Amino acid sequence: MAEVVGTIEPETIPATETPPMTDGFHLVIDAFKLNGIETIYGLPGIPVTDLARLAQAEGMRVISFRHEQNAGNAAAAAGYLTQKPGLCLTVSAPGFLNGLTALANATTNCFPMILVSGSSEREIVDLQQGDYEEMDQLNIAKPHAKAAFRVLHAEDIGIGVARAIRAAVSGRPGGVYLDLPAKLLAQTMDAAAGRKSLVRVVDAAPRQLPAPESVSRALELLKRAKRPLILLGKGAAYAQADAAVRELVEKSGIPYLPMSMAKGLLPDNHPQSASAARSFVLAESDVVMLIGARLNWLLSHGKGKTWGSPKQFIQLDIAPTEIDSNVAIAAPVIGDIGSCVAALAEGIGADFPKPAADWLAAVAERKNKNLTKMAATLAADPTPMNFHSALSVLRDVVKANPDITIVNEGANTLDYARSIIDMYQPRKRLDCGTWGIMGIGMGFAVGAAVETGKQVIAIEGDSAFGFSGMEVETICRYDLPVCIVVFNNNGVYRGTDVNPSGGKDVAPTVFVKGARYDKMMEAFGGKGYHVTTTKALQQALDEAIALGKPVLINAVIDESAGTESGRLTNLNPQSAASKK
Ligand code: ADP
Ligand code: TPW
Repeated sequence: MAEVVGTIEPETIPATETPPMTDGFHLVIDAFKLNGIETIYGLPGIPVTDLARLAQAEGMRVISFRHEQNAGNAAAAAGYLTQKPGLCLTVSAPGFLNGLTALANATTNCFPMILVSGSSEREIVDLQQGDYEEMDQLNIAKPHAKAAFRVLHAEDIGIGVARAIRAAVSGRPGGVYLDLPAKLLAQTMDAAAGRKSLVRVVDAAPRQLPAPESVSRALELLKRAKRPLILLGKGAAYAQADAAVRELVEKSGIPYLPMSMAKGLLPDNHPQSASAARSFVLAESDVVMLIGARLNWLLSHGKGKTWGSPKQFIQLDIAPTEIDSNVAIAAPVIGDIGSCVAALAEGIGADFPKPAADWLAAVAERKNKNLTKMAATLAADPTPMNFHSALSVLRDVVKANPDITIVNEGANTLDYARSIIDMYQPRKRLDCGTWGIMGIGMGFAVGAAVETGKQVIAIEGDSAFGFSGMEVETICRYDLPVCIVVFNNNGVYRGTDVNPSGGKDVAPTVFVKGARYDKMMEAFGGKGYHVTTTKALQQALDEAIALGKPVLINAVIDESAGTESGRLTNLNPQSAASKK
């Protein structure tokens, strides 16, 4: 049989008597490389072990995880940060299912990623004859992905990969499933024909210009607004139209609120930021311009008490079907964020009315009042530490090191960190996102560290950390600049619940008291710290940043400090029912 070779560099093909051949393994790798995708996040095993090996041999970076969900989350973070689909590679059925949560989460959050899974043979799967790791993966993936494809013939690999890339990043980004049966990977074909079959995707996420009449309608509405407000979402952060967004906000003079992952798109200390007056501006504004943010549960669906007085909405989004999903949108502007904000900014000339002075004064007054109150809370330094005192240390660290990426999950740990830690640069905050999912921590941290090459700090509730904690080994193995701070309050939300039956088992929300998560990091050669004071926390963080290596800080937090579900108490069925 002829030697099997790659397809990208023809000059490296040795002269042989039979025509050089290639195979599915090479074609898959070459197809991704041809499109600038150079990193695989995954977990090897039948039938993809050799795919991972060959990818590494061919110069791709292969980051191997301990659980597929974390590999998938790393790929999703990579997609969000780079606008190129992050690639996750898993084995069949169970590996695929482990990765599926990350794929669904990416789709929900509009992050581009591709989950590539090996699969069993179609003939056996479809007749349900009981193959090794048998599962109809394509159909299971479909409802959880933006698109799902299967490739059966080696000559279609180029097209399959091209379709997956385009589906992931064009329009509203999302997760794509690509099913590669074991037999496909081993298929051989003529190397020259294989090379020709590959596709370099041109303009994968084309600009989409808004209709001029949509822009005029939105500008008219803004002009008439008495109390305008801008809401920046993670779609705006994803779009990497940072300068254009800033220009629109500053030209308009309108107060703005960043959603969690849009923090830092404009620095949180920007004079127009109304974050410290969030409830006030949501309730009091009359015209709200959403830029890459959805009116989902995170914004109380655009109605109810949170929103107070009647609103008119302008919504900038790439997905036309998002419009009117929760409440009527008076002025939709459909297109990519960069084009939409540029078109609006162009329409705001010197004669465009500035927001009324009394509105700006009211926002400023509320902001100052709340900031003064918060400063007093943050100044307290109780023993043991509470969320506020520990987070005030992290706040100063981020202020001094604004290019650190913060990964954040938990309940109280998430809610307080979001409001206490100011962000100064775009796309430096990754968190539980649209689902409020626990378990993104270590995957996002690895993805961010690999993609940015810079320091990451993962601020983790002790429960949240547990979902992906085994990846500390991965972080050590690749020697990544990741510092994990576990906010250890002995349980889910807090550690003080008791078993109501008086039985021997602890309450369902309580963990082993005084656990030493720092020792998990030490087990794999990283550095562990156990801290009980803000001073020690500060020192440990300074050392971690100077070191730029794997560190875990076990930060002991008052076990009675948290509230049930953080700030989501109202979503608990019991408390919601008791309010009715
Ligand atoms: P947040 O959680 O920050 O409020 P969401 O995830 O709810 O943000 O909303 C993001 C929105 O941004 C989605 O409706 C998505 O369609 C949109 N979006 C994503 N990327 C772009 C882009 N490049 N241009 C325009 N809209 C985008
Ligand atoms: C996949 C439910 C929401 S928040 C949370 C859980 C289990 C943990 C809160 O405790 P933690 O934080 O992390 O110690 P803190 O600061 O309040 O002490 N499973 C998934 N996702 C979610 N959201 C849950 C369960 C949940």
